[in-house]
Amino acid sequence: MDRYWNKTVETMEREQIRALQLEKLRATVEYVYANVPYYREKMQAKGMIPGDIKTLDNLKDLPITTKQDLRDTYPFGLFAAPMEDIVRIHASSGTTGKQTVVGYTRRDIDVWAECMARCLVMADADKNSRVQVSYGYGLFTGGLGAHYGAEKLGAVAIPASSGNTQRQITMLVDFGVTHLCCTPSYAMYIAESLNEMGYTKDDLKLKAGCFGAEPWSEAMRAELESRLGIRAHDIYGLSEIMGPSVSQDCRSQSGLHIWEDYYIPEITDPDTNMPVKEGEKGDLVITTIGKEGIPLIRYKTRDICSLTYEKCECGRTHARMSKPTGRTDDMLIIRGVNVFPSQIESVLLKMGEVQPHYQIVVERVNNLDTMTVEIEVSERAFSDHVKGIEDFERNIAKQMESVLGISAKIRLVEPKSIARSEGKAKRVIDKRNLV
Ligand code: DLL
Repeated sequence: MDRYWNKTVETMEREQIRALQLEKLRATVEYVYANVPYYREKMQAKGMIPGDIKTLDNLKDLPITTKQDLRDTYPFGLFAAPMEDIVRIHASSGTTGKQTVVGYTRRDIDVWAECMARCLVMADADKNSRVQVSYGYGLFTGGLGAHYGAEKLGAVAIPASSGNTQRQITMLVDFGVTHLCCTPSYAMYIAESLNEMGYTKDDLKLKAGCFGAEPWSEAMRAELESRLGIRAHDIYGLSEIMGPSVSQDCRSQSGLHIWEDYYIPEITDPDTNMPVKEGEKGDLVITTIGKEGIPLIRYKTRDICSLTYEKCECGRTHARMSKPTGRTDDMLIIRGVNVFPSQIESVLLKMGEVQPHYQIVVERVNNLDTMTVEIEVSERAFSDHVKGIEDFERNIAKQMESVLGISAKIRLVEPKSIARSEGKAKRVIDKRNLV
């Protein structure tokens, strides 16, 4: 029998979940209509008023929200709560440089911690657990999101943040850490470094990991479980909706339970935004119900997965999404950081002397993602810079890192050496085998 953090809610009958969702959806629509002019105008353009939401089926009539909408209203235009009630801000990469900013009220932080606590208990944590949080702390939601959940649970939260891997391992061993939260690729790096430092998994007290923020394969799960002697859970989330803990898989590892008392999921056709048949794959669209800072209606995540409402052997009744396998846009996730090719392009266009012909090569070397940007330089620059080419590359790399937030290797190549395409340019060559 599984343990739960909030048994009443986690095991609610479907009819009860639906009734709760309808009630909270109606309240959310009324709330955004009253407080977010952007939504009010979008609804008015569709000839809708909040009272039109009579059943859950009416969800599909509501307007879709995209990352572009967040960009158009940057930074705070979609906030529904007054700034005096916002207690925290997080942000993640936007498509062309500007960040996507989200705000949380005190209650939002509490709801987030509640959902994260449910995920940790699903990974068999309790108040005696020691949770090392090796997601980055900062504007990224990973670190603080997991941290507040661990504290809410009453476990020991260890705010390791990412990086300094040897110290991470020393803490894992010396502090008797039972749960590790980080990206799956970082967990793999930790596992390798552990052996290099002369330890084995028997030196650890680790029981489980909550790994996410990037897509990872079942093969990688098996590898992590055997190398670290743990159960590896897949945790999903996005800053626009909340952060980590929108969903996570249970011990049966057969899909990620979405906390349906706070999020209504739909799977839609990426082109029409209309719901597809149950079980079919499509674009995951999420409506937040019960969020105050920045409630989002039908947010198009662009993550591809399917949904099932079948009973799960763990006893939880909340819908399960399949492991997200890819995206319907060109966003790359490199070492847990979201990167859009258009951000790279905007840096290049500002540099001069380089051509807008470039290619991004992503590889996984020793379980860590590397990104190389190959850029054509102009004929003149190529001959002028032959000697100073390395300085020029370094300069571009510096600009790139300040915009992307992660380092990229820059390789300047001769004019006309990158293959031209007759249709869409193939900007990204992703050599990682993620699924
Ligand atoms: O990555 C939040 C998070 C932190 C989730 C820690 C899990 C653990 P963003 O930076 O806004 O937020 O990126 C969100 O990352 O739309 C997916 O494309 C991808 N993603 C997140 N979790 C998973 C996962 C955080 N488990 C974007 N599997 C999402 C696949 C994931 N992709």
